[in-house]
Amino acid sequence: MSTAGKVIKCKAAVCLEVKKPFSIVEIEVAPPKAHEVRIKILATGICRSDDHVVSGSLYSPLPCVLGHEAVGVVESVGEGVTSVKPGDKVIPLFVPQCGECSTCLNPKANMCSQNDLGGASGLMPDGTSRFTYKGKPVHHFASTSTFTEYTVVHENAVAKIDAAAPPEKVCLIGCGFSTGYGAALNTAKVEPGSTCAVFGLGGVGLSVVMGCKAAGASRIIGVDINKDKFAKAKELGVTDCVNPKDFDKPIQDVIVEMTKGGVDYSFEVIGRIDTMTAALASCQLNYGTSVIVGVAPSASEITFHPMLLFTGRTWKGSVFGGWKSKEAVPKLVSDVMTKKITLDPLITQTLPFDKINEGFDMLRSGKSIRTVLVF
Ligand code: PAD
Ligand code: ZN
Ligand code: ZN
Repeated sequence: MSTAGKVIKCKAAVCLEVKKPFSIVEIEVAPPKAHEVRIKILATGICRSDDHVVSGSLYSPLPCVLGHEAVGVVESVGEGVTSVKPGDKVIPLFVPQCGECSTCLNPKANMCSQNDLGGASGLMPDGTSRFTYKGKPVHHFASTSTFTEYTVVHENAVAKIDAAAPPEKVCLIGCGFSTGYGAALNTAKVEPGSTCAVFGLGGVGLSVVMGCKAAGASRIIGVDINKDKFAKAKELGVTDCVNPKDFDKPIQDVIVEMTKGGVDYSFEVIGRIDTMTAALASCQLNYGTSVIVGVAPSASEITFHPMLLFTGRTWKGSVFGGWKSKEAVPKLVSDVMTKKITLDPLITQTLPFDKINEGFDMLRSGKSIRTVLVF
């Protein structure tokens, strides 16, 4: 019996309060309105950005269905949807691509005006929610909300992918891999022979390493306070691993010494303001470029010495690796299918969806890179 046009009752992991485990409960998911798509989720990764909301560091209205790195199948579509149809395999997009706003029309930009990141309304573009729990609305997250058996997204926030792609792997194209890889290739534009430093060797940081390596970097310095991250980092292309805890001086001084003046490109992939300024100070003063990938706490502000920029460094940020999401995601999935990209080293656990709290505990204790939840 078709579920199209009907409310679906299904299981979801709802974040009811900060600093509490997810509650696995039954929610109602309304049918998609015009230009919206309802998706049955097949697999979803756990990203630190989800945990930033749970920890209270990143503001997003609660109660909320988090999750933004997933693969699903289109269950039904609202009126006027043309780019996907029921049965299509898709990836929800936490940075939409409407194709019409000034960002979408600019070849250099990817932060489509339809995004719900900075303002974080936690609602569909029409200002309402498609989720209810115990008769009350539950918020969406980052245009996606994938910690649920069914979600609804706007047509601008979903890309059709190869039907043969394995969901429990290519879900990483929805955030972690593409974010890191694109930060190196699109935002920094790392050149062959250059030196790089990557602060934070989690799922996103290791994807930056893969991007630096693909771009032909000759030296990649990996920085992490968890030495257990170093073996995999070396496997993926890191040439020198440094643990700030092993030194009495600031890590930027160590990197400047190691490279006789600083790296060409540095990346902050942790989400802390002290490591953001340390990464900036680690790059070469005339032409070094530092890229902020980590999501800093909503309430934080940075102070830094202006001389760091006056002397010639460039400081940039990168959201979803600078990719124009709807057009890039299917291509990145094709690159996985042709083995140009391999995601396997990033996936350390695959767990049933019900074990979501266990998956988050492993991220917090530093034991996992990416955990993928399957439905
Ligand atoms: P993760 O927790 O798997 O990795 C972070 C790594 O940083 C871990 O290996 C930690 O041990 C390490 N670390 C923590 N503190 C320090 C420190 N003081 N010095 C050195 N290393 C440290 O997270 P992730 O890889 O999923 O995400 C990394 C960040 O990127 C996080 O802030 C997340 O919110 C952000 C992100 N940004 C985007 C984007 O579009 N810009 C997308 C996805 C994730
Ligand atoms: Zn993410
Ligand atoms: Zn747009």
